[in-house]
Amino acid sequence: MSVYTPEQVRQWAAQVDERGYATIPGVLSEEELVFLRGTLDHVYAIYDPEKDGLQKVAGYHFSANLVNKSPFFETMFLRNPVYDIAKAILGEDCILSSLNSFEPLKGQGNQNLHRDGPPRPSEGTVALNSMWSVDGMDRDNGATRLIPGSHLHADPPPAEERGIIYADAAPGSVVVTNAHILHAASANPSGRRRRVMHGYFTRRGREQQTKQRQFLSAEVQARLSPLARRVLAIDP
Ligand SMILES: O=C(O)CCC(=O)C(=O)O
Repeated sequence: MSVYTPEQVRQWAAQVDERGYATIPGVLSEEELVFLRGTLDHVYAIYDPEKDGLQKVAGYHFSANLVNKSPFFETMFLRNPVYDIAKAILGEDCILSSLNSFEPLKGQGNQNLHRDGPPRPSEGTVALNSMWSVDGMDRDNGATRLIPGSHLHADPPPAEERGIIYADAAPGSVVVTNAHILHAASANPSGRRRRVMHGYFTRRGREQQTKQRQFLSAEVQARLSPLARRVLAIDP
């Protein structure tokens, strides 16, 4: 696994603040990617919206509530430099709102440009997304597209998409986005696999997309580390 310096964390956090996204290479190892490919396919197959809290969307493989699905996910969201960047922008006591996985299927998956939540309020960025690339993503298999800098204004999505970039992400890399940026999943024309995990962080005190205290089993909650409990806001 790669080692990152505080200066790199500072630079990536500045990119997320200024242009709205940063791409971090080498966060997941080859061995972990092999594990994740098998695990996510299993997780997609057994997904239960009643137990896991969110409805499935047509055109995608999907799972919410990943922290409940394998011990690997109980620590993944604490991995640096992703968690360090979240703390730098959202505060030392930031929390994980949700950990989901999402894959556009062949010829499907195009979303409209949107923000994850409202435009950025005057208090500054209140949420970040981190997209953990398992297979690699590019324009040909439905990479996330986004408009750099659009987290700095509150304009609605343009009727004609202009100024778009596609977030190319090699397997094992993580794209951290400012959640107020205009972005969307794109159609997957090739059908090449595009499994991504979304670790969504927010400021403490804001509502979680997955209320971890409600959706994590008693068994999982009992073995979480004190840090994981804090970041998952398990204790009142
Ligand atoms: O996976 C992606 O490319 C982005 C997904 C997204 O923006 C969403 O589901 O709201």
